[in-house]
This record gives sequence, structure tokens and C-alpha cells, in this order.
Amino acid sequence: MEPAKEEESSVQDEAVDKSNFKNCNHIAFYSKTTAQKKEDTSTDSSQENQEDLGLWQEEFGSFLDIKANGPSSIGLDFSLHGCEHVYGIPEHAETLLLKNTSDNDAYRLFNLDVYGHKIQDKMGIYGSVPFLLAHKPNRTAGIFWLNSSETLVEINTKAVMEHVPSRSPPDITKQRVVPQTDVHWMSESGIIDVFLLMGPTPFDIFKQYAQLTGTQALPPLFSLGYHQCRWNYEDEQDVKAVDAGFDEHDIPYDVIWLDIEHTEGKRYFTWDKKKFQNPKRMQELLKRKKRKLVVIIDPHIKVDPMYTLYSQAKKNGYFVKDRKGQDFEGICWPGSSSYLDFTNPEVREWYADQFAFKSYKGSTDILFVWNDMNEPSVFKGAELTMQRDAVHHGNWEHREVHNLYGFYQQMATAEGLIKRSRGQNRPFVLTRSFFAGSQKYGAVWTGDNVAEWSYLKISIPMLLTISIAGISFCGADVGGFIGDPEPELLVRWYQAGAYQPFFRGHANIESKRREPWLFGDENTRIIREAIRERYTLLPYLYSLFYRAHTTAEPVMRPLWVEFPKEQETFGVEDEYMLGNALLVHPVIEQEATTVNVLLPGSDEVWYDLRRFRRLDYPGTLKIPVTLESIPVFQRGGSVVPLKTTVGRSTEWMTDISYELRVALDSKDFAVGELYLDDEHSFQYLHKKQFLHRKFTFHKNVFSSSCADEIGQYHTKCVVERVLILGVQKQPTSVTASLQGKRDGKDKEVVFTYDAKTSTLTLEKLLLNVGDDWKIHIK
Ligand code: MIG
Repeated sequence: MEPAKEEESSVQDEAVDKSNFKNCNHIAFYSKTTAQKKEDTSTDSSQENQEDLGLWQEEFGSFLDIKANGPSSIGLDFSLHGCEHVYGIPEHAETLLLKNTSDNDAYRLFNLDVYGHKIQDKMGIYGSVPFLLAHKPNRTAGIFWLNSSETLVEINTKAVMEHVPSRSPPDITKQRVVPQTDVHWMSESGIIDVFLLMGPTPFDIFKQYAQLTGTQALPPLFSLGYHQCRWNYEDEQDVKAVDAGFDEHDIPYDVIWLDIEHTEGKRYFTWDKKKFQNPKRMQELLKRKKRKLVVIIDPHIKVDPMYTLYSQAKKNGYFVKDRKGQDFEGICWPGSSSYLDFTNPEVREWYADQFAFKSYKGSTDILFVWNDMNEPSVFKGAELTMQRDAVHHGNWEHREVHNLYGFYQQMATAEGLIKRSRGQNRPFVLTRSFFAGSQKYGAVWTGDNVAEWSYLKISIPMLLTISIAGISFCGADVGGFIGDPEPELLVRWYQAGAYQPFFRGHANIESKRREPWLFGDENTRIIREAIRERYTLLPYLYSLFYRAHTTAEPVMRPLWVEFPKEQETFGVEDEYMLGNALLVHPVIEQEATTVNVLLPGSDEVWYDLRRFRRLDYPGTLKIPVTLESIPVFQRGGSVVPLKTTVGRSTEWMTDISYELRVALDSKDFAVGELYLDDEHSFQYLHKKQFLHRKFTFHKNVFSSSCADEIGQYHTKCVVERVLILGVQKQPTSVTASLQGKRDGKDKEVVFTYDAKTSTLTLEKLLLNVGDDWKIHIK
């Protein structure tokens, strides 16, 4: 990989630009480098001035963008030799593999609020991460283009001739055809600040990228549970009834959400006094049930001198300014609104303080936050966003920092939640807009999708792309936000969401009520099953998040990341890996009776997670499915920790025992791990209060050992059950021994063996999860 040419020649570049932007009239790049631009402006040739004048301002419908610093753009070309597979640069409702852009639009990175955005589209939506990955069997590389102004990326894969050095006869040079992908980056402003990441493995790339932008924040465990949202849960009574509905129907859930209607006239940090007379009482009820509340807090602030947040921000000069130096005013939910300037550290600090319990009236420690509309969304703005010539702290024009606006709001919100707990507790903040590095502050979701099968399908490549761009904690609205899903689609969406990192059901204000029990007993049962599966899987998921946090491994991974040499995986986007052990192929076709599952790896062994059936001949299998099926496969060689049963929410489950699923590979070996801590605080970091355990199956001994001596955490929780998949013959005896205990005699273990599935089940083990122990199978 090498950078090919810097854009110095404006003649050629202009040609490129025009063809590019013919479908993109919202942008007019003038293709000279910043350095050239300065020279130009000092030259006083009247003819030149005449030509340039038009470029100093630009019209977008009725909006005028004045370019105070003149027109500019920067760009750079890269040629990726031998590469025909490139990924990344979210967020687009597009395929996992980036497409050639030669005959159509470039991929656009420009954060916008696009209600019911189109799919198979390269226009920018809510978030932007200017990070591209290129992959070929023996190398993965990355390009991180650190620029937060509007950015376009063109991709052109072609075949080129390459000379092959040959020995004899010396005068004949051989040639061969190899692929090459040219990537052209262009940004509206700023400097060229680009990082080339050399891999060579996908996991090296993730680490290298994390060194630049940070790793995923470790979420509090509750936030990996199921979230129930809608626009809107109307009032306290409604919240209580929905909460009770989960218990009545025996469905676990952790968090209920309130949308914009809970506020006093869309004044964030307030409550509608009629609908929510006593928000503390409501939260106390939820807290007794070991559940949480998330409320929405948008970045626009109602222009209302009686609203303290507004008057304080106004007085302190904390709003983004227009080009004339007045507070920028736009229209949003509350009507006329100003926008907090989160790029200013002082504003962020002040904003963070708003989350203090004494400032945010009616808030308690179970209240967490959702940041929406932070592209920022401005109704009646060009493309529904802020004018590019608005001015931020330090005199930065909005165009320069546009894609960072939401990033900074989420940062300030997360800091507020940490501060409010005096540094004790991990925050949870969901954001719609994001940038490179947003993983440090919480979760993202894919915004206003539609209750249609095609949106369920596209959610998988969208989430995979966000994940490999560093943001592991991501999800799509289960059910589809806009419209009303038919029951089958809703069921399928729950099943898919149960195996994705952020799992929230959400619905538009105009959509019918959609709580999981409203679609008949049978559908309720199947949804309950999916959610319960999610909850039993939490120890594995939480351990994956710990790895994302510490070593930058994405939780949800494209197949090629785990099988980098297997060409047939490179374009797969209807299935994915959750960690390195589980392959998930959600059913995303209407009325499906079978799915074609690719089980990659020539010497891999796979097991059906529900039926334990061993699938020895990888390749593409046609798997029969019913409405109940979630095709999930465990990879031979792995150990997956589960809970043996579920509770009403994660907090009810702390003491529930573990089951370890051991799936043997072709050499009868398996290894896996478990991470646990107090599930909510920073003690794992400051006091090293955590357990990181390692489980190994080798030569018929299954052992539990410490994966990280630094961590200490006391738990009474036990491993109760071990299932070993792929055991060829019935053992004659199984014994367990505790290590390091003087009187630790071997204990007989109760076991059953199922010859049909080759599964050995060990039960009633009661081995403490923090102890070292060994199980011998003879
Ligand atoms: O466009 O706050 O994506 O999740 O329910 C409407 C109301 C504004 C957009 C979010 C959606 C949320 C809704 N918001």
C-alpha cells in the first residue's frame, strides 16, 4: 500500500471534482490546497478575483453559505496493490464490501438527520468514521483520514498488469494481472492528517486504530440487557404498566426509555409535570425492580429566557454563533432553538455539571441518557443541519467540525454521568451522531430505520461496518422505527437483535404499540425465548466487551476477520461472528423455511448451538428453520460461558450459576475465557476488582485457571454445569479436583453422555468460578 499522489495539480483535480459532484450540488469543492489558496488571495489580478468571487459564497436553496476563509478543499489518492476488498467508512445504509464508485456517487461522510433514510445509498447519514480497511488473504491495512469536515471517498477497483521477475530466460519478462483498488479522499477543509495502518492482521489493525482513537468503553452490564423504548411512553402510569407487562409475561428486560414528550415543552433536563408528577417515585419503583431509566437529552436548547439552561448558556456565551456573531438560532422540536457549542471544553464542563443530582431535578442514579438530533439536526436548515458558516469556539467554522458535533455532546454527557457519581460508576450514553473515537463514550444506534425486511437485512452490514470502525457497542432499532412491522418481521428482528451488541426495541410516535406481548401467545413465547437466550449469553457478551475495551477486538465481526485467508468469507454480510466462538446467521427472509449457512474453515468443526449437532464438513449448508430458529453455531475449539437460567433483569442474575459450553475441535482441544466484576463501577480499573478466568480443555482435562493475576474479585458464584460437545466416546469416570487446597481430594462428578450428539454433560458441579480446578475425564 502506498500513497500515490498528492493533489497539487488543480487542473486535473477540477475535472475529478466536477464529475463527482454532479449529483451532489450541496457541495462545491475548489480543488486547491490551503497553501495555494492563501497565495491566490494576496494576488490582486482583477480577472482572477472576478472568477473566484463566486466561490467565496454558495447558495443552498434559500440558504447562503459565506466562506469567510475562502474556498478550499484537500484530497489525496491511495493505491492499494493486490487489494479488491475494502471495508469501513461508516455510516451508510450499504453493503459490507465497499462498492466501486466510478459510475455513481462517492461515499459521503457528512452527519445528517435523514428520517427513513434510503438503503443501498452512499449519502451521509447520522455518523461518520473516516477509517477504511483493505484486506487480502495475507494482509489487512487501514487508512485513517482524520478530518471532520464533509468528506467524500471514491473507490475504484481495477485489474492491473504487474511484472513478475523471472529467472530464465533473462530477457523475457512475465506479466500477470492483479487487482488494485484506488481510494480517493477529499475533504471540504482542514489539513491532510492521515494515518496508514500496516496490520498485517485484522486484529493488528484494530489495535493500531485504537491506539489513535481509543477503545470501547466497558459498558455497565445492565446496558447489555434488553431495552424497551418508544416515542413515547406517555406518563408514569404507562411506564409502570409496561414495566409490569414484562413481569406478567416473564420477559427479562433492564431499561425503559423516555422520548422527547417527557419534558416540559422539549426543554431537556425537565419533566412534563402533568405526565410525570413524581419522577423520583417512578424511578424508585424501577430501582426496586432492579431496572433503569433512560431519558432523551437533545443538543438544541429552546430559546426561552425563563428556561435556566437557556439563560445561563446565553449569558455565558455557550451557544454556537452565526457568521455575524449572534447566537445561532434554528428551528427544532421546541421551536426556535440555539445549539450548545460542545467543541468548547468549558461548555462541556458546564454541561456535565447539569447532570448533578442537585441540578437535574427529579433525576436519580438509575437514570441514564440518550443523545439524539446531534448531527446536529436543524429543521429548515440546508440538508436539515447547521449552516456551515456558523462559528464555534476558537473561531472554527462549523464546516470544519461538523462531523464532531455529536461526538462532543456524547463526551460531555458521559463525563456528566461519571461526575454525578463522583467517579464511581460507568456511564451509559447512547448517541445517534458519532465520529472516530465515539466508542470511548458509549453506544450508537443506526437511527430511523423502517419496519421492512430490507432494513432488517441491511442492519447487519451496517453494524458490522460500525464495529470494525472501532465502535463495538452498536445496534439498530428492533422492529424498525418507522411503520408497523408484521408479527413475523418483529419476531425475526428480536431474534437478530438478541445476538447484536446493543439490543433495543423502539417505535415511532405514529406506530402502533409494540410491546413484545401484543402479537399473540405464540409470538410472545418466541420473542420471550429470544430475549431469554440473550440473557443467558450475557457472560460471554460481557467478556467480549472486556476484550473490546482492553484489546480493541470488535464484539460483532465480519467473517473475514476470523477467517482472513478464506476468500469465500470476504463478502459475507448475512451472517457474522460474535467474538471468535459464535457464528450467527439470523433469519432475515420472510417465510423462510431454510437458510444457507456458510461454515468457513477447511479444518474447522462447528456445532449447532441449540441441538449440539456436530457439523464436520464445513461449507455452505442448507439448514431447515421454523419461526423459532435462530441459527447460531459454536466453533470447535472454543468455550462459551453462559448463565444457567435468567432473571427479571441483569441485576437479578448476579448470583445465578454458570454453564460452560465446551466445543472440541478436531484435535479435541478448546479454550475460552470469562470476565466478571461488580457489573457497574470503575473498581475494575482503579482497584483491579475483577476476575479474568481461562478455561482449557486439553488431553481430556478441563481446567479453570487465572487469565490475569492482577485482577481480584470475590464472588460466590459457581460453575454448575459443563457441556462438552464433540466427545467421541462415553467416559468411565469423571472427577473434579480443586487446586492448591491441601485436602482437595478428587470428587466424583455426575455425568451423562448422549451418544447421538456426542455430548457429555457434567452437572451439580458447584465449582467456584474464581477457583483453579481441574476436571479429569477417563
Ligand atoms: O425524528 O425523539 O432517531 O429514535 O424517537 C424524530 C424522537 C426525532 C429521532 C430519533 C428517534 C426518536 C425521535 N427522534
